Amino acid sequence: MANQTFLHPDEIRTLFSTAMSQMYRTEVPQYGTLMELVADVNDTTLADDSELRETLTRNDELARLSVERHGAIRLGTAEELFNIRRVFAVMGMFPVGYYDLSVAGVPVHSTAFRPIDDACLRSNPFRVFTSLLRLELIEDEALRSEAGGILAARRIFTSRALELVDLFETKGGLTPGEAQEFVEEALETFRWHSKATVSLGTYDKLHDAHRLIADVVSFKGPHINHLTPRTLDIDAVQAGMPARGIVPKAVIEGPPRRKCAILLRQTSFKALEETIEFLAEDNDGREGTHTARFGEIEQRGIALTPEGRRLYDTLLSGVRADVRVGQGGANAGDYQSELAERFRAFPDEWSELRALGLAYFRYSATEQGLAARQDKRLPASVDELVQAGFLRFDPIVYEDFLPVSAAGIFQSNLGTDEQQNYGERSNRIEFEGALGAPVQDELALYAATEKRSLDLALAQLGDPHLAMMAIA
Ligand code: OOG
Ligand code: NI
Repeated sequence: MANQTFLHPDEIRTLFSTAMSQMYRTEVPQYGTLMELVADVNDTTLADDSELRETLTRNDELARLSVERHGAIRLGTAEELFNIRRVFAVMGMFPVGYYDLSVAGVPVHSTAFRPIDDACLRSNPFRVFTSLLRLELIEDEALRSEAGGILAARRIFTSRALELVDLFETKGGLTPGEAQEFVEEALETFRWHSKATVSLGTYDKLHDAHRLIADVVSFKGPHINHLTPRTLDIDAVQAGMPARGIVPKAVIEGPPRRKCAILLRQTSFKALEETIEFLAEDNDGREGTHTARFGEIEQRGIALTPEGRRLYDTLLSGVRADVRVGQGGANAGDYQSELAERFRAFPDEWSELRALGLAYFRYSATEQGLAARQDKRLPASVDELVQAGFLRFDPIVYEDFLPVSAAGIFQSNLGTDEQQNYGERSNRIEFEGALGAPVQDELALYAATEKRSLDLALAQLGDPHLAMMAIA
């Protein structure tokens, strides 16, 4: 039997995210400008902050920084979601987390496809925020069934892409040649189409129901709507955008600027208005415009425990209840100062975050600890080991998204900076039914990563008693 070697999914993911980035750079030139700005800011930040450089190097985050990005797509049907899960699996990306965006008046629910294992994240943490349109939230019955009919008729994957997915599933991998072909075929799904599949009249009706519905229903496929590089200083990028001809949204989403970065801070620039050729129907084949594609940047901080997340959510919703950012960014200044003020209640020292159990850390044995092990001078508890300088702890980076922030990004690209808060209408069971698999719990993943690092460090420090304690 021929000895076939498969290309590792990590490599397929990198091929794909590189190809996608190249495609988006040609489609949306401002994305290229933003990439340059982010690279400049990251270089300056690293040059000025040797401690940050050391931490990032120790945790293998420096190498991944230049390839790190996320994108987003919006799908129309359960079948599309089912098949996109199979496509992403070829690239080692799996659904993590459930996000209900209907709370913010956006008729979608979402997950993020991303790598899960430590080594895969280190190699390339490419993520795609993937939303499914909730047609049931369209109130007009006739429009709902028209939209459903249009979506049912489209095919967003090339038949060759699906054949290669089948091949991957039956053989357990793809050869380098097949992988290359797969990347080219899969890319077709994410491409921009300047020709709509509907007439301008239909587009307008969909648009009136919700701009997002028009974006999903009127096109041949789920064009990638943004690609987001990771910056080490989002305030510097936000401030630097206008000088490069980019207009950012009014406020940075997420927590305020802090010494110890937590979770995720994001900002975006406004969607482009693009010319669209609509379908000729009763001679109304006219040109019009559509805004869908934008640019975004993010700064990632430490992953929070359920307790830390509760504190974050409480502080954030307090600010949002009291200071509403209005249309066009009114009140943005008040919002930002109030945010900074309230988040003083969130501890801003790594040691405190650890001691209070608010965040997840990666433990490692220090040189000093390994030396002490030889002399059998090791203390008995994790806290004592930390105190003695035998055990080091570094932040575990948050790899996921935030529903309130995501809603703000959606909103700003629907043409308004106005913040909205709605009641919950979540339907995770239905989402997972369409997906054909459960989504993984992101908090459980961070907890497991922390525990693995601690077990390993304790084993290295060579105390079986401590290793047992860590497992218990
Ligand atoms: C996705 C918006 C959410 C993020 O970074 O939170 C998102 C979309 O507009 O389709 O990408
Ligand atoms: Ni995004």
